[in-house]
Amino acid sequence: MKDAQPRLLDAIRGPADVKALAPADLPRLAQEIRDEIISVTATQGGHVGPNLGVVELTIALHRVFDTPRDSFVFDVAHQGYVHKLLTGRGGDFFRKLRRSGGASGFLYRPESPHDAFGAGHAGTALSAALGMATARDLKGTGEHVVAVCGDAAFTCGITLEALNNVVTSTKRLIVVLNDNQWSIARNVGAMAKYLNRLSTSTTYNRIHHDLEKFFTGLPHGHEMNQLWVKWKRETKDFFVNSSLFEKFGLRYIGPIDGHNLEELQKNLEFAKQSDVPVLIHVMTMKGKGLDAALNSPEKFHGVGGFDPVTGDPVAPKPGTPPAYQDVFGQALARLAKEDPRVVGITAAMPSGTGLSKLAAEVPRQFFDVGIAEEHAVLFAAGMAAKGMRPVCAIYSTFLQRAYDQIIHDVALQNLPVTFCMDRAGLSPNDGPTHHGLFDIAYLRCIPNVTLMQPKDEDELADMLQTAVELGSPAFIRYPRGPGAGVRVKDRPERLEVGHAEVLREGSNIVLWAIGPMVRDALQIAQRLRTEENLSVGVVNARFIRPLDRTLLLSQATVVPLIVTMEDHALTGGFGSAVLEALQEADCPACVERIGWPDKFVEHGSGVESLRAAYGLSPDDLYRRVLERWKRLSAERVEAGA
Ligand SMILES: Cc1ncc(C[n+]2csc(CCOP(=O)(O)OP(=O)(O)O)c2C)c(N)n1
Repeated sequence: MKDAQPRLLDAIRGPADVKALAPADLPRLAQEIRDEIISVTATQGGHVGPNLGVVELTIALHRVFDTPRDSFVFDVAHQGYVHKLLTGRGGDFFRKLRRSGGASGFLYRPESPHDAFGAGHAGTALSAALGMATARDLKGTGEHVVAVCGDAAFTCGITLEALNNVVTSTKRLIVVLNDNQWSIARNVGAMAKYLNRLSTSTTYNRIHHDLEKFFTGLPHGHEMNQLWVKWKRETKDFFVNSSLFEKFGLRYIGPIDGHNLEELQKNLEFAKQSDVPVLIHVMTMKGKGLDAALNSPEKFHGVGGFDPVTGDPVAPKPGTPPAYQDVFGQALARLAKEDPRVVGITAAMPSGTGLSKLAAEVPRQFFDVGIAEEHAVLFAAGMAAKGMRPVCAIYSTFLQRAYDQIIHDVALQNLPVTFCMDRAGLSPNDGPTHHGLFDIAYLRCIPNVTLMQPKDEDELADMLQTAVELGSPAFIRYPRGPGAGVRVKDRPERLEVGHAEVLREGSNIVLWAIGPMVRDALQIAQRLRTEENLSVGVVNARFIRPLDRTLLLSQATVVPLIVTMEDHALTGGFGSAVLEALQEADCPACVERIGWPDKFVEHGSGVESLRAAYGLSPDDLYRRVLERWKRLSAERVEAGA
């Protein structure tokens, strides 16, 4: 039997090896990369569609440029798998993609000198690349800076702000617009329509098609081909009104076929020589190489795991409760049907937030504004000012971008906007760019704000009802993934704002917990009772702001130890709120705070493994509480209390 051919990919240690390959070998390399991405994401999950779409583009970039001397800045950086595979991060490291000890799902500076700039949030590439290009000009070094932006990046305010500054900042910048017509869902808005027109202009394309045939049919094929490429570039404006990008001072090249390696390399080489900023409009197919992904780009934007042959998603374990986002989506759709003032707003995440249910059932009351969190919040504020009850569904991490709008436009004017912050807590496989560990800290200092977190999905529905009826800014944070598995009432109830729920009485210790930590608290309390005969109470705080100070003080004055538990950074978090409340009341209670430390939490295989890595496993928590209790008891004995 003949030995299987060794893979070209296995011999790629860095960009020099990519350059050394003969052009005829590149399609095989591209196929091997696709196979590797499909096989790894099928088990590890990840951004399969976006990466399958940029295989040729990334190979061409590495053939033409020289990283790490030249810098590639990928927008979102979720499409960087190919770049990783070509820059010495293949093999087992890539096979542990998004797991503890494996490759990050995004570009990450500590991971490789080839990662010029890290990301995870959208719309940052053009600004960052412009900054790098300007620094290069100031320093007088000659390297190239290439920003690779998806079409949806151009729905982001920051991208447009950067675009407005290109011409005044540098003469040398290369922007690759990777246009696959999809954000996660279909790209939205006027820019998406514009790009579509640009790429499908029939006059232009027909003339070009005819001329291409003519030129390439002539003798001296290579020279004629060069002439054809030049002609194409130079005449674009004549047939399609000068592109928007040219109005911003960038030379526009395209649209070009993003899966044609030769065409890509030729145009990148041309851009490299340009003495003005250049934008190359590259058309790619999201999911190319996997039929299921090509047919369902939204589903295959980011996946948990799937059958690499059929594309069928890995079924959740039987009995897995519905995800928080789905319970939220259902509750919102119902509210919107009952109350025409209720509208749902998403910034390009209809499925991730659960809002697709509203889009399907009450489309008039659904708005997808693109990757534009600032606008989403201001748009909601405007609607609220006209008597509507908007609900903004934005992940905790992405809401960071709209901080000024939250303060200046919503809270200061005390407008009734509800914010539903999914992915509060850990987003384990995605890592530090996606963990929702800061929202309590950035929200609880703002006047007029009500901030809550449900212990389960039924309480989430109650909180949504409460928030929409409140008449002032309300924020609900809840975690990624399945709910606690409780029954959701047929009709949600309005909660009493600022009232916590006592789940268990205790006279030695009281555990004040929020969200999923309530379940941990109940287990710890039970274990301390069984193993140490301690009387431990549990409070589901429900409201972080306003905090139930009455209950807290009534307990803190009689119970020796209060422990706070949160799925948030300790700095400025829920425990800090408890400390402040006690200090303001001159209550000298002993408080132990449990939460995430003052560092960026890495990506990891799951919530459990990350909790264990950071000393927050259920056993660690149990030990922490018990040790604190023992220390306190010893101190009290010493003090004669
Ligand atoms: C600020 C922010 N909001 C939302 C997201 C979620 N998100 C990740 S990728 C993506 C779509 C990106 O589309 P595009 O830039 O066109 O790249 P493609 O995936 O199509 O290659 C979105 C909305 C994000 N990463 N950052």
